Amino acid sequence: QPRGEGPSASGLPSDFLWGVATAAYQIEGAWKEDGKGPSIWDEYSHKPGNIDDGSNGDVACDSYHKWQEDMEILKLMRVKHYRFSLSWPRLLPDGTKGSLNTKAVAYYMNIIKALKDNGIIPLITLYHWDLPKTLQDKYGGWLNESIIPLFKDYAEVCFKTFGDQVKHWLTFNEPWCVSVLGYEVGQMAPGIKLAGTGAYRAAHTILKAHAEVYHMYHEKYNTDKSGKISITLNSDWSEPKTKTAEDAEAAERSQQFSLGWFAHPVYANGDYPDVMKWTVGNRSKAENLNQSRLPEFTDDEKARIKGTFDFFGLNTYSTNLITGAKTTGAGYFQDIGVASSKDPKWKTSGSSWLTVVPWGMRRILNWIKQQYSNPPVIITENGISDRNTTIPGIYRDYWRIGYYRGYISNMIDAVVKDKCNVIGYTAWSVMDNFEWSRGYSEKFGMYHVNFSDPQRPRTPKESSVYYSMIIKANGIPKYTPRSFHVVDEN
Ligand code: GBH
Repeated sequence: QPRGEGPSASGLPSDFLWGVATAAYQIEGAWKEDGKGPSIWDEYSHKPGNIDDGSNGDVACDSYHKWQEDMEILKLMRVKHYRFSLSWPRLLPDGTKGSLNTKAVAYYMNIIKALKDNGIIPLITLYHWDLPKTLQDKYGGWLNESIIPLFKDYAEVCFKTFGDQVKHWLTFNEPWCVSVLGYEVGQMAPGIKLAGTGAYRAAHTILKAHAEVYHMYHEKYNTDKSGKISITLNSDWSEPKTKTAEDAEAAERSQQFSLGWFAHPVYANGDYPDVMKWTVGNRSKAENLNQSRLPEFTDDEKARIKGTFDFFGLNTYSTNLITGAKTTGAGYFQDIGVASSKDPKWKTSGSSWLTVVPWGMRRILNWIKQQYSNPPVIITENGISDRNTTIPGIYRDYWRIGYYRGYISNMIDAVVKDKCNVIGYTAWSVMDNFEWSRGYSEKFGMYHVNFSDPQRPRTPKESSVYYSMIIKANGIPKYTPRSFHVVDEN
């Protein structure tokens, strides 16, 4: 079948990358099979009270056994790339390179081979949150810079093992979530609550680890120069709540504290945004601390971090209205000094934080273009959770079709009208999966997975057909099948 050939009515380049994404812990299951070591998510989800529905990823979509079926879905959908993550504790059960698990190598090698045999580009995330438990226990995880060489070792094993086959890499998925939710508010594994310092310390370690792996890849493994490696950052769009200068400033500050925190070091000058350094520094002083809670990079470290990207990986889902707010106490959210809200007119989803605001996509892409000199962007995640939990209604997911149509149209406007350099788009997710602390209560799939059936059957929702049409049209298809419109909102 033709892939990205021929004229493209949408104005997107004909080699535009359309794909879908997953992550190891969310789909694989087989949590202690074939030598896999425990991860911090195994431990966290097994502790009562941490996951909304008391579930865990022990089996999840059982993709460890059903990857061939997943492959058929990817082929049917005609995706050009598949973004998935490797499980560090599956490959290195005790976290260190000496513990290499050959069964895990075989598992991922099979997937990579099958993708390539079908002309699907693998885009691999090295770290999508499932840290080997041993490294959390022994070092305190990302709070401790001693784990940088261990992450580097793990990355090196992956480059050595899969690097001939795989040319598209991401070091970290959403360091914001790891840092803030994992080490500051404790809403994700490892569940550490260190208000005011945990997130900043974890982020500092992650940025350094990312830079080390970026340099190692280019110095030792990307010998034919065909490979690309970057980091994926998450950010929703911060829209000023009113037209006042104060709200404009608050929204910009919020954007800098979320996306700029990681993007400014990598894509600008090797260092945190000025507004972060200034704000956290002043607040630390007011707290009588003798140094800022935001750690500092040395000049050498800045030079090492600056420019460690081959593209900009962006996960974006929604928009928030931002207004300035007086805050007290030491904490990442207090430091930002804003209040965030939703417009009651915005459509909702199965996730409280996820409202449907398609124009937010265009604005965040323009913000990235303006802030970081228009880097090539791959949207590495975008999608919506179910808000209708009844079957068969769940298969007629017209709200998901509407979401994709709206967000992708705005992405196309950003490319065609605003000249934003977006080179790829990845939908989250190909199938329902384990949604972290929300368990199986929120589902982002274009395929339904029946989690009460041991076979974990996958069934297409209408959005999967619509997304294939988008891929085929290399943009929004001119005609939408009537059946996609006739389902009543309920
Ligand atoms: C992504 O994170 C993840 O990469 C992916 O694994 C996940 O399945 C997908 O999104 C869908 O959620 O509870 O109000 O504090 C998206 C970014 C940032 C979205 C944190 C949820 C929590 C908001 N996430 N956010 S709140």
